[in-house]
Amino acid sequence: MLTKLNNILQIQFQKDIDNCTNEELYIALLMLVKALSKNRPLTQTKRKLYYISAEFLIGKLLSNNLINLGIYDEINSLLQEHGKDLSIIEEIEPEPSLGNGGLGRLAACFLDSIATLNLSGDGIGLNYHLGLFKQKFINHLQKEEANPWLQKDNWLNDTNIGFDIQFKDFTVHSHLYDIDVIGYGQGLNKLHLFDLDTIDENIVKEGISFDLTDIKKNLTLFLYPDDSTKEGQLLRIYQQYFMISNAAQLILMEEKAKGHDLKDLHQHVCIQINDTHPSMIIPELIYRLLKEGIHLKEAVHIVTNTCAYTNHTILAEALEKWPMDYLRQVVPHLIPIIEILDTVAFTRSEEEDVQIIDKENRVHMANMDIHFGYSINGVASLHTDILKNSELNAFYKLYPQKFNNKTNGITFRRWLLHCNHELSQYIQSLIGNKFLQDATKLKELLQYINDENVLSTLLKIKAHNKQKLADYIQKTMQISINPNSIFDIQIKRLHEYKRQQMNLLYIINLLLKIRQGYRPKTPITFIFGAKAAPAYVIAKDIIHAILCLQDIIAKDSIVNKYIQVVMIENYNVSQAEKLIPACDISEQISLASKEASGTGNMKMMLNGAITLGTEDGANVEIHQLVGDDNIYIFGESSDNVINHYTKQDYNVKDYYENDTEIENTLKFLISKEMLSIGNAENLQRLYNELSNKDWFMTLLDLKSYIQAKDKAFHDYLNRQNWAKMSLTNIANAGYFSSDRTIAEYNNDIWKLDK
Ligand code: GL4
Repeated sequence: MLTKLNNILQIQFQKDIDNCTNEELYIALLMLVKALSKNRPLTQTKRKLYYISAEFLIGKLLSNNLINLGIYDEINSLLQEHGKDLSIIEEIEPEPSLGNGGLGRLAACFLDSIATLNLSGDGIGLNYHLGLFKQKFINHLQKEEANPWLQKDNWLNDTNIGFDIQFKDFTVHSHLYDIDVIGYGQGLNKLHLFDLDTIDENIVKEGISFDLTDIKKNLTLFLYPDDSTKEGQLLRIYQQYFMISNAAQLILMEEKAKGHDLKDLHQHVCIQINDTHPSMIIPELIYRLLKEGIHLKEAVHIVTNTCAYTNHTILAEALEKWPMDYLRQVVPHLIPIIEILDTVAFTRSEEEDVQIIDKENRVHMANMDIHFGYSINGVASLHTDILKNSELNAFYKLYPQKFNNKTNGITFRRWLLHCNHELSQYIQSLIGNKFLQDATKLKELLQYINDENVLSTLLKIKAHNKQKLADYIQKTMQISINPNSIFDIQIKRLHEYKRQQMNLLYIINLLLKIRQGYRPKTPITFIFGAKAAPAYVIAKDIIHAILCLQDIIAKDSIVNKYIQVVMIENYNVSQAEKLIPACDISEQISLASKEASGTGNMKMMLNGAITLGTEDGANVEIHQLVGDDNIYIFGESSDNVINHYTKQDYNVKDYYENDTEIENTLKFLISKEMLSIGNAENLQRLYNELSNKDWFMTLLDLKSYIQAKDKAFHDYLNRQNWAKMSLTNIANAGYFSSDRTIAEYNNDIWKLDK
């Protein structure tokens, strides 16, 4: 390997490993990985999967690729021998900005597992130049900045492939870039990212604003551009059509190249529609099959048996409904097809809930997916049950056989091997390395549940990871945190249903108690990481309140001995990799029924954190796996929550009017102290929202949250028992390997090797 590396360094920089810079070494390693992956044959299976997604939150790739190629240790020691440090070189890589949250990270974990299981399956998405915005905190407020992440040397390979994409008023020619997806031990697939040569980053002015109508210049600039205006919505339709028309053309091109008859498309190809963003692939494929001379009825049959849809949320805001008028302005050729599909759907059921075009002339993308796809799955068992029994019940009655559950998973290569070397090495020293192929083997750790040596080593590893995180926060944010405090961590997109505001109210409540003389036995560091969507006003108000509270506590010389709040700026995958191994308590406190699955919960459990959560999403399955004693569960059940929504009988005032403690906690948001640091407008708006409406029922669970959290902090003092809980969580995390999830997708939906 040394010779190979030195060769690259010679050719590129006329240097050898001893006198090159870290930047040069990074580029050489990138080229080495690219060269090695070229030697792997592309994975082949009888059928091929295309996973189409608006987001792929892939994270940095260097270490992961080294791990998956099986040369991480070799490279690591080779660099050490020459006085270099791989962990420093890793930092040079910019993080690709191609995703937003859980949905995008799931797509990335899936690509890793699909390749690792040696299944032929490519990702298809867009090459956003600026991707998701970069978050800055200025005056305790989130500010958005452009996030240019594409450097000259990167993981993209230019394919020189492109397609004509026809919009109503003009045609563009796309440009395809591929990233190699290298499986662990075996497997090689592609992530196809489509782009346009005419994109102009210079049209972006102050923050992230730009001319929404200049499609040729803006089409692949941003992921999820603001869609609060008509122009914004049109831009999203342009982006989505660009993505799926490219996908359709690529798929048909590959099929023809293999000599396959397009009439057999469904025998050879399977398309997973990741959420509703790629839904137009259905009418587009029908359109293209018609052009190939296939009859309408047959085209509909072929497409229906090719496409499968994953639902990732029951939140109405994320279930896209595009006005027919808008679609007509962008992709008029799809209109007659959508109208035909709507008519066919109507012949199957006249019930309003299952129509494709509604009375307001909007196209329900999910409804089209369910009628004209062969599978619909939810992402955790509770979520799938809610789809079947309430949210999509009308569809479930119509097509019970289409519904199935696929509980999400995470790749252990990134979320254990890469992010927590020390723990994964230690696990291997205890139970060998079979768990690397079969994650359920982690259960073998349970034989050490009473082994004091093992328990204290686990605590030691956690302490090291906490120290490392503290060093990182010191270095990057100039904030010093106490590595001996409890690390209570909530990291996820900011959303009212995820209830960061409930965590905030807990901290305020605790602050007030400390001021009244209460003394926590162990200091606690409350860590947040979250971006708010730029147009989501209340979410930004919550960030504002957290940042103000962070300041108030830091400046209070009595309180700051016991508690501290840190909100991490620009939370992303690379930071998650540092936060997750350091977590003691994993906050998963969404309003029951609203978090479809969650995957951060799985990552933290795998790294030995204890979950503090509601019976929501995958928390339910974590609870089943670890049992009552190794998790902190609180709050109303999803059934009760759904009932409150149906009956509309939740009245937030009932929860504070006769409870001065809660009332004072809430009022602190608009206290003189907060207002002296923060903005009245933001704080008052948040206070009004929580005290009058509280749509996501923060106060419903606040009391039981306080109790459960207090208990967790108390239990933390018994270090031995805490270590047992931690071990139990690690040992039972095997179920959440995305290898298991992908094997299930393949067995039940894709059947790639049959
Ligand atoms: C999400 C869900 O909110 C999240 O619970 C789930 O884990 C994820 C992947 O299935 O999908 N849905 C949307 S929309 N964004 C998500 O992160």
